[in-house]
Amino acid sequence: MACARIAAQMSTKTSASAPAAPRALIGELARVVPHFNISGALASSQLYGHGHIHDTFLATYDHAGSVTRYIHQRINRNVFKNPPVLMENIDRVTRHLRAKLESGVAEGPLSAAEISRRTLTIIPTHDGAPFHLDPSGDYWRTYIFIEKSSTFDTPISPAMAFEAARAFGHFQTLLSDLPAPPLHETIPRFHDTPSRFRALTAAIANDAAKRAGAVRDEIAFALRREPLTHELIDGLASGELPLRVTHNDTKLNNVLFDENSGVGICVIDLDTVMPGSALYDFGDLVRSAGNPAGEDEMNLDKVNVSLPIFEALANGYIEATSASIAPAERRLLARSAQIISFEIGLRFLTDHLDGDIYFKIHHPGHNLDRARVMFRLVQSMERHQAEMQAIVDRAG
Ligand code: ADP
Ligand code: GN1
Ligand code: MG
Repeated sequence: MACARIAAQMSTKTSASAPAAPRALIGELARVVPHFNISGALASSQLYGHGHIHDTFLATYDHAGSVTRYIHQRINRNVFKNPPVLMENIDRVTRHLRAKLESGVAEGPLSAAEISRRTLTIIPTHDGAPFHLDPSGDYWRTYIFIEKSSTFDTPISPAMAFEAARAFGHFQTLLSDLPAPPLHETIPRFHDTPSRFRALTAAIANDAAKRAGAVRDEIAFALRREPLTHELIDGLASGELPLRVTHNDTKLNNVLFDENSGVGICVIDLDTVMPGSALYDFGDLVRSAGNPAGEDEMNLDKVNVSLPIFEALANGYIEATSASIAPAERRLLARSAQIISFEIGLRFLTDHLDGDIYFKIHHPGHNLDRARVMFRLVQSMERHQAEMQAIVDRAG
């Protein structure tokens, strides 16, 4: 494993810089944190990370001279309609992972401190609840901040891509025996690509932000590819593809890499862990990590699928799921990358037409820019489909 090489390159990390939090937001945070079971006094806090959904804060606490850090998040309730059941899922998932880590079956023997770097740990409120509901109706949660780790928006090497895929594949393998009942569906039809396509056609018809006229090319690109939307959902419906417990949001920056070794130590952002297809996870990882230019690239000529990165992703994922991956899943790995890249492109374009109501944006037209990147990536994958398939066929 080329982790040493990743570690040597870690100084080029790009993520988790800290924009100053508006004073009002920090004030809200300060009112909320006394409800959590944390020793010490809040010393400082900042907005943290590059997520598109929640308000994420890194907070430092001072307890008799020793310093501890936590992640606090205000859950996006426009996106997640039922935070208590969402937190019930995360509680179950993290307990299951922790039990496997403690028993040694997940990673071999690990110290207690090391176990808390391999899975998210919820810090409950003083009442023992996994979240705090504030008077304005917002839900807040707290996790242990995993020290000496980094996130990346784009991979710096195939070795890092391999590590990310291995981490997500391992995560899925560890959850394969999660006891019943099934997890709650926190966002219904999350990866139902035909439903995402219908949402786009509805957004075009409504034209809520009066933007449809200016994005005719992107709309035409999407409409021409409607047949692509059915393949995974049909495979699940026919039983050809197994329903598993999957992560469903396998962006590269939802893996924490150890700063020293470069190992993908912890899968985070567990809000959408629920029943799904392994192909959602693999496809979404390729759409996020397979394009080294990243989701925000403005020069579309730089957007493409990197075949060395794709190969590393396929090898890492197949290695970590080798005990369970079905032939039908393996056959569709390359195809899933195209389908999920298209699906996320549909979602960005829909949100642009709806007036930017779902994803956080950082400049006007940001969702349109992201949609263009996704569609350019789809085109690149269309061109390289045969090579991607050949890579999967000889992988692992
Ligand atoms: P979003 O759903 O908005 O993407 P995430 O849960 O992914 O929110 O968190 C945003 C970012 O915060 C992550 O990409 C990561 O950089 C950082 N982060 C979140 N939780 C932790 C944690 N427990 N330890 C270290 N970093 C974290
Ligand atoms: C969101 O939460 P984050 O930033 O890891 C989104 C994903 C999209 C992704 C696109 C709950 O991921 O589905 O693929 O943005 N998460 C949710 O970058 O919608
Ligand atoms: Mg995230």
